Amino acid sequence: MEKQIDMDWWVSMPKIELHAHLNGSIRDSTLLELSRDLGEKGSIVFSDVEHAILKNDRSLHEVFKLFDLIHVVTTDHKIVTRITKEVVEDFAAENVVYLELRTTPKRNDSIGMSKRSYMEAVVEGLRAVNTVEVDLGSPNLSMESPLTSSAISNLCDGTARKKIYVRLLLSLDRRETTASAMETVKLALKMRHLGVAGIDLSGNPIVGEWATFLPALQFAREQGLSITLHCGEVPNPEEIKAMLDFLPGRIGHACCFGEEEWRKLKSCKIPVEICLTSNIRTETISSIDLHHFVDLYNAQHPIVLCTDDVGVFSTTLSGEYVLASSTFGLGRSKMFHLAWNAVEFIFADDVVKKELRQIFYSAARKLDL
Ligand code: 6MZ
Repeated sequence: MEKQIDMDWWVSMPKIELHAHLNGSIRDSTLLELSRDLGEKGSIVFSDVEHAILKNDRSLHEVFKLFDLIHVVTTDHKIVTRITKEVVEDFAAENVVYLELRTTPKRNDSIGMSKRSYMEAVVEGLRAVNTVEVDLGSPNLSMESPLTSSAISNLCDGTARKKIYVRLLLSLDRRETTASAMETVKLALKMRHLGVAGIDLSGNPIVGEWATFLPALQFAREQGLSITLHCGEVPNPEEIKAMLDFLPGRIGHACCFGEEEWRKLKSCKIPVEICLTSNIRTETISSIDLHHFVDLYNAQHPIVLCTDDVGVFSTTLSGEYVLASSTFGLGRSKMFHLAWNAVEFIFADDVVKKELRQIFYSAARKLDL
């Protein structure tokens, strides 16, 4: 009972999610249902997929094999729309007030899918959300109708329709070519008015070379897109150095850093997206009490707790806060302020930041923090 009450508190706390991959965040029930359908059509062997989905411990290598499987099941316009809607509704249900959702635009000629039509299906999913109001950052909307303080307090006490700010990051997969990466960046630029805020570099970290993506990332930055990089998921000092030299807006993971890399990261103050459960499940960090969260937190380095892949790693953002709190002995107030501080690292404009600060301010008073 006590545990249940505690969980309710963590769920009720407003939170910011900055590192969530769409196809890693699908509900198990949806993935099983979609796989069963494909199994009945004979396109896949359902029991193989079921086994892979329900397996709990996966090496990093197995995780990327699972993503290939998930992509077979989900790469269809209608399904992309459905999973986007569900993923946003699930984050909103646990009081994520600002979500940066990332996904890799995919081309599949056999079903007439282009990177653009894939992304249009994602945006349709955002529009289909009906449990909560979705703010996609149309400049007119956010400039002309800022939230009044009573609307913000309503948001926090649940009397108004809830609202979630959603921004999209387009991911470059490390298997892609320079030309393909450039195509994604150009697509991102065309979709800025639909909530696209930046570019992410992700995918299997043992595949591909930094130099392949550098031209597209440089172009993205010149054009005003924000950039986050998966950095140091495996030991690769040369690549880590090159990535830090690039000065991205944020990095994800930072698991396999040596002393020199920590020094550099801290002096550049690049915010780190921390995904505790993901790092433990994939064994990129050997034990939770050895996680670099502690060192970065104590050094007051900018960090934000994130989920990575709620579906694949069976976690939630509230669960990540509970895990950090219990493992590192940080109380509710400290964790609340950690979430609040994440406002400073989002890839949206100052109007959104201001509104989010007010949401946290109201919630702090309500929660007596
Ligand atoms: C690196 C990851 C990842 O883009 O199809 N992805 N890349 N490290 C991780 N940590 C475990 N988790 C997910 O979502 C799935 C894709 O996100 C990237 C991989 O490229 C994966 O194929 P989307 O929506």
